[in-house]
Formats: sequence, C-alpha cells, structure tokens
Amino acid sequence: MDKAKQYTDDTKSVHAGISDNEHLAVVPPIYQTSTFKFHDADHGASLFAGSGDGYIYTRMGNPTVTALEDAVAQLEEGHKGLATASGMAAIHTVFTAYLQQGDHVVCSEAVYGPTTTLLATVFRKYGVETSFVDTSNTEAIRAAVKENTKMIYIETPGNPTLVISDLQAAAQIAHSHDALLVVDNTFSSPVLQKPFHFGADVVVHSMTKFLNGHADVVAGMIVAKDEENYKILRKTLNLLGGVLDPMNSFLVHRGIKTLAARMTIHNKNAQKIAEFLENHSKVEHVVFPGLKSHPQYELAKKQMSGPGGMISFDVVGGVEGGKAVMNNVKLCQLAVSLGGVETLIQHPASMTHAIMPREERLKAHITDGLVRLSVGIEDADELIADLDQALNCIP
Ligand code: LCS
Repeated sequence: MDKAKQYTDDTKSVHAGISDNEHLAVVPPIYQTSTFKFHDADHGASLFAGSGDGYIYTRMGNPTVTALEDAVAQLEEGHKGLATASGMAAIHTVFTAYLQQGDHVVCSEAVYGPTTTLLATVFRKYGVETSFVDTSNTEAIRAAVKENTKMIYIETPGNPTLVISDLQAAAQIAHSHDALLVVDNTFSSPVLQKPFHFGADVVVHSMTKFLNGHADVVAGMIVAKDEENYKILRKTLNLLGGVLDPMNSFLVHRGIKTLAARMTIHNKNAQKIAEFLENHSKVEHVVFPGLKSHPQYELAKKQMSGPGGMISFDVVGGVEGGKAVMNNVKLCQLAVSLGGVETLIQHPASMTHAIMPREERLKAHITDGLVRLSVGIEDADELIADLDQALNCIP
C-alpha cells in the first residue's frame, strides 16, 4: 500500500498495517516472542533512549501488534494506535493516563455498564468525580461541565439504548474548557464513524466486537490524535501492562480484512430487520439509527456513514415477553457481546441487568421488554423468519 495515498476503507481494511517483512510474506508473521535481541550494547542503549530502530520487549511493543495498531489508526484516520488486552483495558488506560485526584469527568449515561462502574467506584475512590448525563442533549453536556472537568467521555451509539450524541458539539465544549473528548467507537467501527473528523482527541474500541468480528478474541484499542497524546498513553499502557499479545493481534488483524465488507452487510441486514420489527404486532417500539423514528435520525445520517448492526426493541408482555423471545429463537444465538458475523440476541431485564433494581433499570431506559439484537451477516430473510416465529410465541 502506498503510504502517501489516501485509500478508501474497503482497501484499507484489506491492506492497512501490512508492510513488507523479511521474506515478503503476504500475511505478516506472528512474532511469538517475549523479548528481542540487541546487536550490541550501543544498539540496546539506543532502543532504550528511544532513538534506535527495533523492539525491546513485547509488553513495550512487538511487530505483529504494531501491524494491527497501524491498521486501526489508519482506518480511524488518527495518529497511532495501542492494542490492549480488552476494551476495558483500553478504557482504564485512558482514564489513568489523564485523570487525577480532584478532576471531573462528564460521561454519557448510556455507556457499557463496566465503564460506568469503573468511573463511579474505582476512579471515585481515587478522588475523580463523574457526572453521568444524557449526552444526546448537548445542553446537558454544557450544563454539566465544571471548572475542573478534564474529560468528556462519549459512547455513540450508546450501549444498549442506541442514543446518538453530537460529537462535533461535544468537542467544541470540551476544547473550550481545556478538556479532552474521548469517544468509544465500538458500536460503529471506524468504517461507519470517524470521531477524529469531529474533533475527538482519543478513540477507544472493544475490538472484541466489530473490528475482530468473529467472536473469538477479547481485545481493545486506543487511538491517539497526535504524538503528544500517543506518548502519554503509551507510557501509561506500558506501566499498567494491559497489552494485547501477538497471537490475538494477528487474529484481530485477520478479522479486519473483511471489516468494510462485513459492515456493509450488517447495515443492510439490520435495516431490513428493523423495518420488519417496526411493523410486528408483538413489538412496541424499535430503536435503530436507520429508522426515521430514531430521535437522532438526522444526526446519525450526518455523523455516521451507515446505521450499523445493533437494534434495540421493546416487545409486548414485559419481562415474560422478552423471555419468551429468548427461549424460542433458533437461528439467533442467545448470548451477550456483539459485532460478530453471527446474530446474537439478549434480554437485559432477565440477563445482563437482572440484578439492577427495576426502578434504576427503568431510569436508564432499560425497560422490561427491551431486547438487544446484534445483527450478523446471515441471510436477512432467514433471520426475520426466526425472529417472527419467536415473537409469535409471546402469549
Ligand atoms: N465498550 C463497549 C461499547 C462495549 O460494548 C464493551 C463490551 C466494552 C467497551 C468493553 O469491552 P471488552 O473489555 O469486553 O472487550 N460490551 C459487551 C456487551 O455489550 N456485552 O458483552 C460485552
């Protein structure tokens, strides 16, 4: 790939991060080694000084991992990436890198649960205060920002309610207060949304999801917008140690080759299924960024190049209605996680959020009959037939 040229995501998915290696292998080798030899003492010294070419120790960098980091950074159109052992390792590293006692964070109320818990328990213990607000309402972000706000943290579309926040507006607020905008881009993948285009400073991913796409690896990624932020993040990751290993880096990089192609099918299948669900008598409400009924439909069109593969919908019959669907799907797999080639379905009220008091759950817009669907790349009509028969099992 010609590094000076700006390719499309279709081409970047296949080629990004893959450079020539010793034996000109088309697929980059897996450097399954924990450490690297120095030519001599001066070479070792130059590597530690940061001036020489080469690698030292795999926690500090490894060519197979670098190849993946370059691929995601190029797709995000950011500066450089840092692969991590999970999405949570990426998020934790970013918080640790930038926050200290006395700081304040404004965070979307619709984010992956453990992100909320990390801020509300661990970082609170360290003296960092967080305001959880509806970031789809720009005025709510503006009202929550304080003198000591150091970070605005947004997940858009948000998990599991798929609310969409205006990244450009959030970046303006963050930068006018000398704060950073950090975006969790997991639900869109860099193919459907490029937060750096809207002013983000740092992007994080759970690569466990769309980037890898095959439900067989747990991994994360941090992408920095410039060298200054990259250096801060790299140093923190090196100290915390939550790096991704070469074998899993290789697998995620292999998955990324079909990312753009998969996203096209996720978009198309999810659109068709969302329209089917919207007209089903056992479905009360559908939330999908590709439907005109989505509260931020216009913003989604501006900020994302496709609606993605995630659908949330409410079935009739409350908790029992949701359970009936879970117990009767045959093709959709009953499991948490998302973004893989196989369609996954889950019912937060009886599964992921079952221990949450009902009132709190409802306050977070996770209603009794809410079903979350991660639409895969199977035949859309076969998925529709499966959902139809499962929905018709609701008494
Ligand atoms: N960010 C988002 C938006 C996520 O959905 C998840 C995981 C994470 C970060 C954390 O990534 P991990 O450490 O698991 O790689 N979301 C999950 C979910 O919705 N169900 O199971 C995991």
